[in-house]
Amino acid sequence: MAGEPQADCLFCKIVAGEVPATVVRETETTVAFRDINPQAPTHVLVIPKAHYPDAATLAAEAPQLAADVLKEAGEVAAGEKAEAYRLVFNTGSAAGQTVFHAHAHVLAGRGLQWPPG
Ligand code: DGP
Repeated sequence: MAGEPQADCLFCKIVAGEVPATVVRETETTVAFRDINPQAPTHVLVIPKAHYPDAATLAAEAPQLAADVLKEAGEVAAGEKAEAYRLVFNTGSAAGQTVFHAHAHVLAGRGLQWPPG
């Protein structure tokens, strides 16, 4: 069923507290935690607690929850005192998605080039 926890999903395990993470913010519907392999001084992942495989599916099936994730990304950036930041939703393995539980990368704290690699 849409949104149900998946036994083989790493981020569902973080939501459940079965895998440790450095949590920076938590709401009723979302968790934000530091990326294990940071690509910038601030690199935080914001996830919905419910399981959706990617951002587009999340937005299509649970639009309010997608909005919660975006709002929390802004709150993370504000909490990190980021004057500018980048949100990334890698979608599909060819685009670099490795964890198939929707997540926003919040990147800040260094110059960010455009276009990205
Ligand atoms: P993506 O490649 O867009 O699917 O991003 C997945 C991110 O998840 C990647 O930047 C590394 C991060 N990551 C993978 N395993 C763990 C983990 O066990 N803990 C934390 N905090 N981050 C993880």
